Amino acid sequence: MKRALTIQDISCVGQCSITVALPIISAMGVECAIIPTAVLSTHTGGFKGFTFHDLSEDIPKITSHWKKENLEFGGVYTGYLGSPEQALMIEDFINEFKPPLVFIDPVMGDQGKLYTGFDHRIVDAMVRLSKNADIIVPNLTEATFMLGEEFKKPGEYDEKYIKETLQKLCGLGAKTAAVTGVMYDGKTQGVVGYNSVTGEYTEYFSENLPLSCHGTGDVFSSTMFGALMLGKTLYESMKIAVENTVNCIRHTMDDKDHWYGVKFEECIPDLVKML
Ligand code: PXL
Repeated sequence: MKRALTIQDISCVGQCSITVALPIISAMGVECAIIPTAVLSTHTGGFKGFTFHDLSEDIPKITSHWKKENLEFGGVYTGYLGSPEQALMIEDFINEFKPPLVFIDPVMGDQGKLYTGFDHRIVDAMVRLSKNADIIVPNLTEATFMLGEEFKKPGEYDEKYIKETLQKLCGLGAKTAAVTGVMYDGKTQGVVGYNSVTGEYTEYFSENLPLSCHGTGDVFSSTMFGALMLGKTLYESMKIAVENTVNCIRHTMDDKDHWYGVKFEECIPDLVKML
């Protein structure tokens, strides 16, 4: 199997991005290279006064060295970007290296809002990046920003709305779109996907635990990407990713002091058993 690559930030503390993706993808038995997009002292979701160092300048230097070394990648997974301009650099990487799997998580917001420090330019960048994707995995906030639509909370949408949203997302250029954090009732939460090539919908729902945690999107995407790299189907990958995410929330729920991320480390043995 060819090595994987993930492109996202290093938040030094906070259990998100690369510090989640690398251990999860590695534990799944997939070699994983990284391009860090920025270095932050913590993530931006609740810590005050975090540092931020943009690594945009390094990206073309890293990839041109890799080209000289004839390095190849079986898949690329992108997450949080340090600047909107990085979308163009990633596009160049995709065109040059042609990884067989392009997995884009358009990380930019949650609960109807963009993350601190982002504006409409990151939305345009994620829309652009999605044109190159085999699969995009926005949450509902990111999906509505990408489509220029109003955010809807659980209870304000139905199955028909989710299916239309998925079709519109594929209209932006991605072959497959999967929306995360879908809740049709109070009891279950899950992911719904649409493959625009076959016209097939795929969904997987599990228990809806009464807590929304930082970093769960990164746990979900890392696990789903790892499973796809292992050759699992879309349904199998969605199932493993949802169940690992639910397990991580379950392991964190009772610890009120652990507000900044999920205890994904404790769940790695269960994840490996699911493969
Ligand atoms: O988990 C998404 C994420 C990634 N990286 C940084 C973040 C966040 C969410 O807040 O702040 C830096």
